Amino acid sequence: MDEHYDAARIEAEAQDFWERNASFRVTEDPSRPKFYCLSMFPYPSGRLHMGHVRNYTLGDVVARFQRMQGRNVLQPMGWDAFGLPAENAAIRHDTAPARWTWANIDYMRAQLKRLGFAYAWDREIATCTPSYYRWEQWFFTRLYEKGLAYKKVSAVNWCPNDQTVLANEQVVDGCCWRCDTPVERREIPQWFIRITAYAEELLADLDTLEHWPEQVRTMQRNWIGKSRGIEMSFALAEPLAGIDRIPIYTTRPDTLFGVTYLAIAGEHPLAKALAATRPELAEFIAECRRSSVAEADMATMTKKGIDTGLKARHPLSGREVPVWVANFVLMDYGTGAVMSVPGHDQRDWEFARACGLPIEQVIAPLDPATPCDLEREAFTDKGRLIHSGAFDGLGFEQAFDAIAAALAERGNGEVKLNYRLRDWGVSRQRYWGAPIPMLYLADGAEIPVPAERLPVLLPEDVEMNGVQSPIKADPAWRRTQIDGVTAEHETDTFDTFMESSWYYARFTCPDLGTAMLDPARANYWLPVDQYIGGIEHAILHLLYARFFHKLLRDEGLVACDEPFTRLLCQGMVLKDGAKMSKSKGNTVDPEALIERYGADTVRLFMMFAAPPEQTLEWSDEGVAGASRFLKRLWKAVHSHVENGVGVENAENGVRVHFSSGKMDSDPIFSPIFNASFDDNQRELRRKTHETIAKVSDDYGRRQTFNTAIAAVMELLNEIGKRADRSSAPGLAVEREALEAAVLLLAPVVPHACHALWQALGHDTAVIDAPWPQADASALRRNTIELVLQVNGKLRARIDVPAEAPREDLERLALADPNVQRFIDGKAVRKVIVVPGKLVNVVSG
Ligand code: ANZ
Repeated sequence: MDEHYDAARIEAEAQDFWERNASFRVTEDPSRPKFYCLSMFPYPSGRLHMGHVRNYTLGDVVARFQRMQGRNVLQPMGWDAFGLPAENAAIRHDTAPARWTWANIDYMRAQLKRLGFAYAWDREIATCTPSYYRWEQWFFTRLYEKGLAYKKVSAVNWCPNDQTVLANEQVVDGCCWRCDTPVERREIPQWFIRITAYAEELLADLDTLEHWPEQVRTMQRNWIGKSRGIEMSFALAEPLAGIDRIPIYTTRPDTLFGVTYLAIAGEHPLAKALAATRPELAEFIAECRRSSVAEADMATMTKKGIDTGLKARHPLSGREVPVWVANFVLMDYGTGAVMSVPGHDQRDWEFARACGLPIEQVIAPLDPATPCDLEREAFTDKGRLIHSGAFDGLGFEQAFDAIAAALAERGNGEVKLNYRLRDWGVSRQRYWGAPIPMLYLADGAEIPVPAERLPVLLPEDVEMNGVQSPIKADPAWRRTQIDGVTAEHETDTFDTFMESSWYYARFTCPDLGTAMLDPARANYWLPVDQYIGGIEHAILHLLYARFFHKLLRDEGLVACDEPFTRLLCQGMVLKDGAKMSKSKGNTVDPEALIERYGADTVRLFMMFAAPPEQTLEWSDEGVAGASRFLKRLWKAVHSHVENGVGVENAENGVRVHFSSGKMDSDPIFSPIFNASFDDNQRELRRKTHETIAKVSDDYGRRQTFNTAIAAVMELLNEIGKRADRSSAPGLAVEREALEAAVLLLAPVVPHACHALWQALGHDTAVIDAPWPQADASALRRNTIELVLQVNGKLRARIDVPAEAPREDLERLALADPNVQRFIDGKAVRKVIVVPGKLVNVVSG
């Protein structure tokens, strides 16, 4: 007997088996239901951390469970291989980003294999390979031709340390998300993709994503930020630089009579025109540019401004209000100008306070008890209009419509839907990314690189000096010819979110050399049935991927509208209550743990310690406990096999049939066999089948893998308590329970279960075993509670055999001492029996 659980040997053997049999290689098979399970691919940073292990174990459990359900399961893996850290590491280690990246990929691939994930390795993708980014470049040229990609000079977030542009999302508290340097504003030419053209669809389709966490949908809704308002103009008292009016956008036209000043952005054309002659204004605008810019910070930043001296006329009252340049107004939202209502908008209130501007009330609370003290803060609720001339007394909706109509009558103002979402700036000034496939002629004209000249290759054999991108510094790389004339390559590269926006689709046909996607293959596998990743990608990556999917659809490459049907966002891995991170020095290295306990123990602990969406608190004791449980399972199966082989040829000619394995063509237990179970055996069978039902539901619908594991642990305890090897039925019932335990745990601890399944005498691998089904007859309880009444009054409850015949129930009821007491010697006139429920004795 092989009682010793030797994880290293067991795991190497199972992995070798999967490798030799290409177990996880799949092709399209229209005769079988497909299941595409995807975990967010890693950035090849060097080595796996516990967050990766959790993410990928979750995905692997789902994939293996679905396979045992009989589905054709695709679970691929790849590398999000472009990006800034490779450049920084290359400078530090005096190597090239490509070399560093590939070395990391090799190391991390081996780590993933060591964890036994059921990946279709033949589909591996690294986004830095030309055969991948070539199609991204091609797609960009298609978007350019359709007017969905364009270049414009725009103010961007600039990280002076990394020397690169950052997306709004990459600015955290006014600082660079990577290096924490305060971010500045700069104006440079940038490539954009018109995500705003899809804003409405991206918003509306969130309603169809019923298997996404509500939290993620809400975050995306807020990010898209649809609002309904009015755009109207305030005429300038005296035109300046050809500008005679200031258009503003407001969602609160009901507050129009409370406007006490206008605020314009530093980059507003009017502010720029004035800055030419007003040095103090130019200095203020420059200061705004240098300071924080992230939109999220606009509400909390210190409000600062400068009076332009210009006056604008209120469109309805005709009153003149001053025009200020303000640091909290964004140029690329609405019109870059705001009608300021300090009485009812907190930002305006703070600005008015800081700059000594009047604060006036034009909205009264609907309920007079609601506090409203403009000395302390703005009153921002919707209410009833006051001090608003003809509009006094109206509520928000009525006021919106009435003021819109009054403005329209004057030919000023129209209702507008606005989105906070901006177009996606995809230019990066860094080297390690996919070159943007555009050419510039001497006269500045831009030409997309023709398809037959793609890919625009990124040279890999480069030296990094840490300041300028090697392709920007290399005139020979930049210069080229097109149609006999000299041209220059664009030297910016794509934001790496471009690559991660469509990798899930490329996994369906990663080897295709002639096109971006093969619609037949893509449409077989897509959409991804289960996507798993961190909540930190709730906005960025998931919104871009949804957008890209719609672009692919409109190019005719995929048929469905959304890329990911079901989304699971796993919680963080914590240690001592803090996020595990290198900077905190509290990391636990997965590799050391695998070395000590084996991959299965690490996987088991990860899945057992917490439900997937919740944070997982690291516990060394928990890992040790997972290891002990595996040893116990190992021992239980082996000791059974020692005693239990040959059950099929047991005494009285009774054949034992099992739900899976050699004799799965027969029913599980024959009726004769069934009849010979004793109470203990029946209880164990019931526990087995209850566990099958619970675990199936936990894996499939609830996705609470921790409770599934807990249920199998309970089953193992029950086996320990009730197993009885003295008879064939006893052995058969124990075997059924152990087989169920092995099958149910196979998705979580696949190596141990691979070996145990073999030990139980099966020729086929456990990955190909069908998922066990709960047997309804085994779930039936063998006793039920019977209510005893005398003359309709409850007098006792007793346990009786579930299948007991009517006469027995009557007899048991009449024999009950309590019933006897209430009959009190009187005559029994009638006995009413409701089998399975109650017996009522009518006496007197
Ligand atoms: C007057 C007003 C009064 C406003 C009031 C709000 C409350 P949402 O709802 O998020 O779309 N706004 C407009 N353009 C802006 C810009 N470029 N930079 C900063 N703020 C800007 O926001 C619309 C509101 O944000 C607009 O409605 C405007 O302030 C401000 F009691 O106008 B409101």
